[in-house]
Amino acid sequence: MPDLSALNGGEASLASHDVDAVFIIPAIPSSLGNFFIPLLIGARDVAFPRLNLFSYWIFLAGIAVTLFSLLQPIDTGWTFYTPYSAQSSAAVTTLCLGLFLVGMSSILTGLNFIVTIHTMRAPGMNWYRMPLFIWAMYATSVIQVLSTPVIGITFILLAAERLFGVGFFDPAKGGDPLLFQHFFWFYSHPVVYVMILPAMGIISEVAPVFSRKPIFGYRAIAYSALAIAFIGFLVWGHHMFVSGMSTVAGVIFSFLTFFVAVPTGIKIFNWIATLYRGSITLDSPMLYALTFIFLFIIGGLTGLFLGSLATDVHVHDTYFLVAHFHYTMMGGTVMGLFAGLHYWYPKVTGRMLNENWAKNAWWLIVTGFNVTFFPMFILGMQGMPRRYAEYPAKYQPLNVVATVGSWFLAVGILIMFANFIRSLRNGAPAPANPWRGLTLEWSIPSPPETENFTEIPTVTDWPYSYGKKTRHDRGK
Ligand SMILES: [Cu+2]
Repeated sequence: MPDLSALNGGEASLASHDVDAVFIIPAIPSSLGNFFIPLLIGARDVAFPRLNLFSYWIFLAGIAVTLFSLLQPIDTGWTFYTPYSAQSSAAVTTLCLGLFLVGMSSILTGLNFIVTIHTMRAPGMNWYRMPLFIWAMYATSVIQVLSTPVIGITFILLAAERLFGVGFFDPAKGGDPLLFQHFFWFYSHPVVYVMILPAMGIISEVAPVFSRKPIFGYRAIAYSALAIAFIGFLVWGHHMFVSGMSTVAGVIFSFLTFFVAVPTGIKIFNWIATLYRGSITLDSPMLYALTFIFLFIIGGLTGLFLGSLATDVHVHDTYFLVAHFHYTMMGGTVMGLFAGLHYWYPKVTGRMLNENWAKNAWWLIVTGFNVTFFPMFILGMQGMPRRYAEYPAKYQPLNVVATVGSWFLAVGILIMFANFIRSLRNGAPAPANPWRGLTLEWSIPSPPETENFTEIPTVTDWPYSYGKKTRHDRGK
């Protein structure tokens, strides 16, 4: 999907940047990544456990500083564009420091994962025997390591301009305000793939297990993760179509943006081909995986309207964008997280979830989500801008529908979490391999021992050989 993120602004409030930085970006890497990368590659831990702990503590410190900065009013919006942010409320400097620390944590995690995947794989696990979640986390980590320093340095430049009057971005001091936008989006576009690629990795694990079929197009899915990471670095200008950037640059960024749709489409095609004629069981992880595919297709296709220079100018900064962003980030990343949480819960806790509760929560979440966010596509096409506290009465009915939908969504999420907590004590004991998966984490008891594997396994097979042998099994 060409434009996952927002145009010239992203979300409606400052708070959304913090949601990105402290929830959606680390949601899957920090939790399921840290727990399952070693398990899926047959290792006892990540390569640098102490660095891992360090990154956890600076993450907490970064959150503390960020929350502290919010005690003072900040009126820059979440993108804090210059030159205004170079002069506005003092809290901006504190916020820069907080997000700098969170970014540092993200870089260290990415670095750790890259080294782990390169050096800690069990004997026999060559690159083409790696589970696709590992490929996805690898591509994610590369983006984290290459793009996050850019935003970190940008925060330092902004703080230096505010504290010492150095003229980087303020035209009055000889700076260039557009430069800030370029730096900002050079990070903030690739980072949407830090948010979505891990979720795509989870879908690639869940789809074959619950279809009882080998994953279709293994290498295409693996390479497309790397392709998304690479192309993601070339398209940041699609956030700046109306910034005053030259039309030629706009046309080029629009053109390049469409290329992201190719590897993304490849993934979606391969997941659907994996499902085709499979023996599908609709357990809760699979329900969320199917929801991901369905919602993400809507999110991706609506991104085409935003990535296209011609149509974007019409829907720019409207609710169309808000809807698109939530279909990709909540319909995509969060549904992928939910799929992963339901899939791996038995492995982490040693208990099974209550499937009835899980399914009831799923109905509420998927219904509530669509009732909340689909009307926003229509509102946006009708011209309703975002970030306005009041709007003309003609937009009222669909806004009421969206509000009611959000109540269903919230109740569904509460039931889901209640199930997580309740099953810790009341859930049936989980066997080692409740879903009959073939990746390595299912070969050891639930929950795993502290050291994961008493004996490091030797890998002789590709992890997706359901039913029939494929060319991958011969092991290259
Ligand atoms: Cu973007």
